[in-house]
Amino acid sequence: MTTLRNVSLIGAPTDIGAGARGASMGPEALRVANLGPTLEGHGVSVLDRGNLSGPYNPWQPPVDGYRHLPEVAAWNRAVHDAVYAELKLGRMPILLGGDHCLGLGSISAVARHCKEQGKKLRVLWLDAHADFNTSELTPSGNIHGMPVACLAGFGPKELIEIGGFSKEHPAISPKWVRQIGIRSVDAGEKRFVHEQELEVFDMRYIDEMGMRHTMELALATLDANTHLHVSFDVDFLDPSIAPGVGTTVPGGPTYREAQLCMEMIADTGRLASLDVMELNPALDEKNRTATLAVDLIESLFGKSTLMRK
Ligand code: HAR
Ligand code: MN
Ligand code: MN
Ligand code: MN
Repeated sequence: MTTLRNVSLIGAPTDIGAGARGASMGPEALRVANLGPTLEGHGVSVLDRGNLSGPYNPWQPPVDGYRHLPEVAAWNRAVHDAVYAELKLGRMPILLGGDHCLGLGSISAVARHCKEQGKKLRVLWLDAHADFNTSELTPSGNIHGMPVACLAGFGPKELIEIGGFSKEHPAISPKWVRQIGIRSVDAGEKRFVHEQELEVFDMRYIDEMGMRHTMELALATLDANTHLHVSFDVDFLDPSIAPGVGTTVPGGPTYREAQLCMEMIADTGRLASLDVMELNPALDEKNRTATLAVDLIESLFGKSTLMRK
């Protein structure tokens, strides 16, 4: 196993890209659910870097297809810089969201690091949503529905240039991404996902083929030179077990399916950075969604039952 054993927790307390308020409380809820000590119980050395800061949420309507674009850009620049600094130190950053627009700052930093180190990048996007909207396609203007498109170079200059990238040389290629658990995609977004040939294992695929086969494919062709990034949107999970998110979609993975997903990622030994996004304590019940997220992250770091050593 080569999974990095030095972890840095980075809190990004904002809901700037979301359509509901409350993901700004996500980092603290994960700490209250004992994320740091739990990981230390698995032989991981954990440094909690505290929270980043950024503009407050002015709660304004969209302008030219984007809600809060300047504020989203500011938060993402802060996330980029913090994640990049940890990677430079040889540590594994875990970004505690915050809404999923911040996946842009996190993954742009990871992509920059991989480019500089000559590493291949694989991004696993665990989510109910494809997050592949653009300002023309979005039904809401909420930028948490756009980070994958922005990373692939389809988005406003302020966002796609974070990390030194550009429209011509974007942070990632859609080919590097595997999306898992998808079950809510807008009409225009769906066409764009197909056009860009994103590899999507939607819930229909998981229903028919099972989580095991899905993960075998999503994790195929990783090698010793691959940096594996997991962007875990907590709304990936079925809302019956994970109610504490702003955009619940029925029909997500069960507890056992989610465990298997995480355990198979752990088994690769390649996990090198992680986002835990969209947790919304204002909508949770006694922190149960945060507690579940910590349980699943524990599995990502190698917790397993008695059958395996
Ligand atoms: N597709 C919808 C939109 O763009 C909802 C996006 C919701 N996104 C998240 N993150 N919660 O995955 O408005
Ligand atoms: Mn998402
Ligand atoms: Mn989502
Ligand atoms: Mn577990």
